[in-house]
Amino acid sequence: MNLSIAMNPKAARGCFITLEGIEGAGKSTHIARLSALLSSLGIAVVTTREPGGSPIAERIRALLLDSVNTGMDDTAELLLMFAARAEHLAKTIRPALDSGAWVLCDRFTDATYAYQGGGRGLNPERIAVLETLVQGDLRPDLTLLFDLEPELGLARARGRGAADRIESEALHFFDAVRAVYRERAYTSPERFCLIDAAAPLSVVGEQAGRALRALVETRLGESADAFGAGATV
Ligand code: Z5A
Repeated sequence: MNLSIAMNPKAARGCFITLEGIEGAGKSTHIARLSALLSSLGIAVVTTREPGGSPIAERIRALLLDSVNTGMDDTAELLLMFAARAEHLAKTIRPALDSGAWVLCDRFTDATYAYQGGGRGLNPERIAVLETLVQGDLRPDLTLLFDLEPELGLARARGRGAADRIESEALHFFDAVRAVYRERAYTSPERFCLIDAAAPLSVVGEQAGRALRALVETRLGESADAFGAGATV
């Protein structure tokens, strides 16, 4: 297959891949490896994150995560997440996809359903209204859900230092977050790949890499191995 044809901006929109899971699940660790895998296959890739991913969205992120902002109203938090997302989509995600690049995004709207819906208890129907308003019909092509017990994830994340505003929530908050993530994966199996994030790093990397290769094969019409046999994650 001629990849220069597949990646021609006029020929194909890029794929949109999101990584989700509670803190310490390994998203940041694996996004770098998955990006390297796509690059090794000759695919242009943009890695980004939420909240954030564009200059204004990063400023909103700082507001959202600053532990000084205790007592933020839940609806204000929800709207700030979507305000950041609107900027991120306009400045980073849509331009990249339109150019034919593949986008790897550390968290997206499933995180809103999980944290603001599950954790804060906001009505998912209201989240769905904002999702449509901000995204139109754009949804991820593939979502890798790094799933593990919150006790283990938080122990990993907190090993790094002071917790931010959301990381400081109690364990039951993260149990609710995880439950919503898992429910979403079970109800949309065609989009989600559930990954056992409690496994050793190399095993988690293999699971994520396999899911990504399957998408590459589907999108580009032949085995990724045919043009990237040496690539590993
Ligand atoms: N948020 C929200 O509420 N609503 C929304 O709509 C969105 C976000 C989009 C962003 O935090 C916060 O915003 C997040 C949700 C909320 N809040 N919380 N809490 P962030 O971007 O700063 O942090 P994060 O996304 O939670 O990332 P994280 O804590 O860094 O987790 P991670 O990226 O999944 O983990 P990691 O950094 O790759 O790994 C953590 C450590 O564990 C590291 O030392 C690794 O080497 C180690 N690790 C990872 N995997 C393994 C395995 N398999 N074995 C052993 N050790 C491992």
